Amino acid sequence: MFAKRRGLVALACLALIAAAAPVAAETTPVHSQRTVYEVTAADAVARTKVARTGVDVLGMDGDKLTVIAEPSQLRALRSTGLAVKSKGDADEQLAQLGKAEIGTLDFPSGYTGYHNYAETTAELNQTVADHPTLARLQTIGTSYQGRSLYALKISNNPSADQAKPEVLFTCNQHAREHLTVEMCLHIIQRLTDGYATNTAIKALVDSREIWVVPSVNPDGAEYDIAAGTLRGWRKNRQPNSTSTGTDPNRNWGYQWGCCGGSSGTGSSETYRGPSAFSAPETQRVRDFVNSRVVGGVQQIKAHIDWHTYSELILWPYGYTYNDTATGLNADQANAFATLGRQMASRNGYTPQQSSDLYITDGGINDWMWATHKIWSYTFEMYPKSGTGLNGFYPRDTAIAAQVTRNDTAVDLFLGYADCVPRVIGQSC
Ligand code: NO5
Ligand code: ZN
Repeated sequence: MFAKRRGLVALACLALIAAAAPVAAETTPVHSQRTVYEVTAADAVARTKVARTGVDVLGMDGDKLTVIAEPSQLRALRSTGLAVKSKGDADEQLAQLGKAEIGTLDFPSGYTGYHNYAETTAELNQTVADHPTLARLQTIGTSYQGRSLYALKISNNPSADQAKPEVLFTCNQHAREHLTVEMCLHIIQRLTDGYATNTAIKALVDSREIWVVPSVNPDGAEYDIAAGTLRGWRKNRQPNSTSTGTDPNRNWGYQWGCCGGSSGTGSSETYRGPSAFSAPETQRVRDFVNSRVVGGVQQIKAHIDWHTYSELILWPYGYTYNDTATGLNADQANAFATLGRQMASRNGYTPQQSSDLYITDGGINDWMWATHKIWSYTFEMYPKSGTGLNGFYPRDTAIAAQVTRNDTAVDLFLGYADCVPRVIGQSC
């Protein structure tokens, strides 16, 4: 049951208040001038060079990277020696995507099918009300601004800790990647609504304990829509010494800040924070995952972290170009790649090691694998390419097809989750 309810009366009142007293601080642009560029970067070394200039890398398609640069970053971008082509003003593009009433804290028209935080909370509660024997809702702590971070557990006896392999899905580390919230909600909906009638779903749910965290970064996601326009915000909303926001996916504690795959500058879109797990949101998910070590054994065996966009399936490590490294041997790399490719053949994404895109350090997959030996993937969802920030904002009419597209890949993943090495003929 995923019907959406809206407080139209409340919204109308808010709009009136907003008309009388505009919320200046929330509508002031946070970036001086953002321009979209297409950069020709044919390999991971070239793409890493681009990422290291500090520009905001939005997506990759073939040998083209779409990035946003501020005027002060243009010199560095050009000094890479790569072909750089302007694609127009980023904020003008955003403004064209639509506008809701100022101060409505909601998506503009064309996007209202997306769930904002209140709607996500309502859906999670509704799921538990509809399926009390299949779903249990838990709070794993709060965000920087105090929003609950939810983990919904799906199993055939959700209030008991059974001796079954556990699986984790996380969504929305990056604020503007709203389609990922829909992906997590769709996984929840399909596994719970489908249990009674679909024998394949029943078999998966009966043999696993499945955790879904629909929004790791609710503060950022709400901020992204709070002005009634879409802002293209990526990070969380925690102040830092010069600016606002830590990139959650550079804040994880394995090889944090090691390798030029993140930034130490507070205003950067890939700011790693002052220390590993400085962001409350990554801390809370870390503590939750650590809490699943029972009797010395990590119960969570496999994990997908959902992002947008570029239609990729990525696996560790992100911090090094090497296929094998400390804690990741050739068999394990082979298992990661084999399952990654099999899932990609089901959803049409491109499978590759994370660092084949560009080097990242402090990413979630590296920590999950290195610390807990959790088979941890990143899925970069639709679209394959964008002409700027609009890649993060497909109309809500695209949601159904793009989440459903991943069903068979998710089923394959759940099927192997008890023992991923089985995919290369090994036992666990
Ligand atoms: C991700 C992946 C490379 C893990 C990241 O565009 S994204 O920010 N969603 N890409 O850089 O953290
Ligand atoms: Zn992302």
